[in-house]
Amino acid sequence: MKTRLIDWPTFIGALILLVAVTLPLILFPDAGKAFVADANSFMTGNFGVLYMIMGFVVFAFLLFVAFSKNGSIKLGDEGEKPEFNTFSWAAMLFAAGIGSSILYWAVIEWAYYYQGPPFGVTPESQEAIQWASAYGIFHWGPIAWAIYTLPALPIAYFYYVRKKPVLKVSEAVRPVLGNSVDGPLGTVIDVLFMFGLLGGAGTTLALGTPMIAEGVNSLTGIPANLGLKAFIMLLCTLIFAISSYSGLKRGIKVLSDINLWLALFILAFIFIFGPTRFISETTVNGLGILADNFFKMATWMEPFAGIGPFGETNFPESWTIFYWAWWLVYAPFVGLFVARISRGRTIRQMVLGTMIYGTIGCILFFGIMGNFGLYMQLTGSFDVVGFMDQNGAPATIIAIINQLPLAKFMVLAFTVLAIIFLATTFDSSSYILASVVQKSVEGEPMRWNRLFWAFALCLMPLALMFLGGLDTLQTASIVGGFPLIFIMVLLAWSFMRASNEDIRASDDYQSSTIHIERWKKKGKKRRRSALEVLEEKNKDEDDK
Ligand code: NM2
Repeated sequence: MKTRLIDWPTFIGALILLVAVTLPLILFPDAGKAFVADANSFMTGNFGVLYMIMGFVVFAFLLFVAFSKNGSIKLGDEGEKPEFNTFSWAAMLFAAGIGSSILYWAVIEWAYYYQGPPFGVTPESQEAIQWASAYGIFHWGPIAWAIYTLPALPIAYFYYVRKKPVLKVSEAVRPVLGNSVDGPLGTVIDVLFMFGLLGGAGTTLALGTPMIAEGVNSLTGIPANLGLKAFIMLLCTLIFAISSYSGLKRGIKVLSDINLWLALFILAFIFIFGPTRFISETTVNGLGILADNFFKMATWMEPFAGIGPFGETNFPESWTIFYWAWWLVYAPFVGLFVARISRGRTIRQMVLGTMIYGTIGCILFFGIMGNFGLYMQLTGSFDVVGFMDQNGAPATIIAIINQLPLAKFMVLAFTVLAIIFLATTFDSSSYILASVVQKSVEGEPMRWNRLFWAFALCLMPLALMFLGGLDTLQTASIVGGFPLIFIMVLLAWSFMRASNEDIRASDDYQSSTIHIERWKKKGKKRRRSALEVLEEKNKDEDDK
């Protein structure tokens, strides 16, 4: 065990923060619950607007970057081709950013909006149905993916343009904070990032585990109690441990491949054997509603709620703010993966690709899985809302899948998919957590270090499941993610400063540190080469 390599202040700092937050919750659940509720309303009530602004500004900023000169910078050397073709790139991107939560929310999110719609709409009305079919896509759409992409900018830039591999958030803000990132400030930034990720992954695991437990219950009859959930969590850690033993590349690659095909199979199955026409029409319709109301949804804060005669729905706090916070805590981690796989692309391709392909993937899940459940609700063939009030969301999700033809088989496929998704979340999160606490990562972080963080990851979700309640879960992301809002500003600033410096240098001295690939230039090149082909052909014929 080479403990010299460990960056102990960061390691211990993150661990202490984690234990300090979770242990009291487990020891004093009642007081813990009250405290968590207070923390939640304090944060979302007072700082909710910051999350809304962050989401929108990040989205606008990325579009700006994509279409600016900085967006034309190539992540790599002149003439270099993208390392992965676009399909694998998009698939890997999706696998890195999305976990079991999409199975959870794609199936059931609409039911919450249907019962508690925004904008003062009457619950369960036709208007509520319209919003229910659009809001899920919004919360998993372009703004969300923009939040994911921002940290990838400085990380990819330093990795492939300045050729300084960084595996830490603190390194990525060096252009702004200077060498102070080598001191306590850098440690604080890394610990906050780790804490955020522990909260975000904790939310994922605490949502995914009960759902898997219900799947197991439906297949075997074993009661879905806390024991089964703890067992499932350990099982996923174990699958991860085995996959990690066979090395990151092979283990995670096999799992992500199975994941991709199984997910596509389930989606295709529901689409074909479910209400195909309703699914298609409602998805297209939902996209229209989203496009039409994008700005309204991105800024809906319910400011008059609770004042005078106006009632409060808490919709923005419970949903949009929660979601932005949750995407935020995952963002530096996903940014790292996105950066890693984007060699040979321009910044523009990376940014637009993430936002477009990521959103399309989520549309598929929400459009197909969500509208399948909505259809049953509306036709009365299965009262999803009634069932959910009685049995809770995880059981309802499995009950919806149970309505499909070949029900048992589909529940099995769905549960296995959720387990693999969860195992890959353990795998990739622990990989990043372990990298951050190592001074140097040659090849891969040390195995014991990775296993340590995989087990540490179980702590928060165990506490959360113990306390129960969706509010408690949402709080973990929101509280954990708050400091990251400011780190996002630093990341954006760092990228702009570094890339502007390099652009200026290349303009002034014709230095070749960066390679700029403009839209037009690329087009011209292609035309020229077609001409060349023609000329060559003529020449060949002349020669004959
Ligand atoms: N996000 C995409 O479990 C997961 O899907 C991980 C969750 C941030 C809502 C990511």
